[in-house]
Amino acid sequence: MKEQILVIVKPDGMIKGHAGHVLTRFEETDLRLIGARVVKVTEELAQAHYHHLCDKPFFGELIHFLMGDLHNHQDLVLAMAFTGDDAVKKGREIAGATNPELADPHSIRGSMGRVTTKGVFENVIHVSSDPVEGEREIKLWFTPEEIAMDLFSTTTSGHRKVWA
Ligand code: DAT
Ligand code: MG
Repeated sequence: MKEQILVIVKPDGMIKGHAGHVLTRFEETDLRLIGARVVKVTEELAQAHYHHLCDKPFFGELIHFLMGDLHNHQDLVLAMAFTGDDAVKKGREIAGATNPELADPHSIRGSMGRVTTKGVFENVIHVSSDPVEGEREIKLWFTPEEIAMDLFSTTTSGHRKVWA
């Protein structure tokens, strides 16, 4: 079953120069890259992305982290959309467990992530947790024109294509 996922190289991954390695790891699976952009993360975008965690005690730190506030204001991240069979399972295997200290040492999070003394999981990448989230997140981070295939239905607003 073809699925779509959003992958983000987070500020810790960007500042340490891991974007190329992350892309290589995903290219080595049979997932197809269908969109990529460097995005400046605003507070609104970070909060919308992680809206399901807004009640968690670490939510504030998580938003600051995604905005680059913990990494010399590195607020540019690399957002990528991939499609392919079992994309969620494959992508989350490459990523490793959420807590980098518990992640497989060969995974991206296990080999490159860390937990700060404040308890922030600097886990290098985001990967969508399921196909429904994959669709929601791709629509949040990309416009229809930025995705190189017809994935989800669209409509027009003025002269622009928007997600339906
Ligand atoms: P994942 O990113 O593996 O899908 P998630 O969606 O549950 O995990 O959480 C989103 C991010 O929030 C995660 O990448 C790091 C942070 N996070 C999750 N649980 C945490 C915890 N117990 N302490 C600190 N940060 C946490
Ligand atoms: Mg998640």
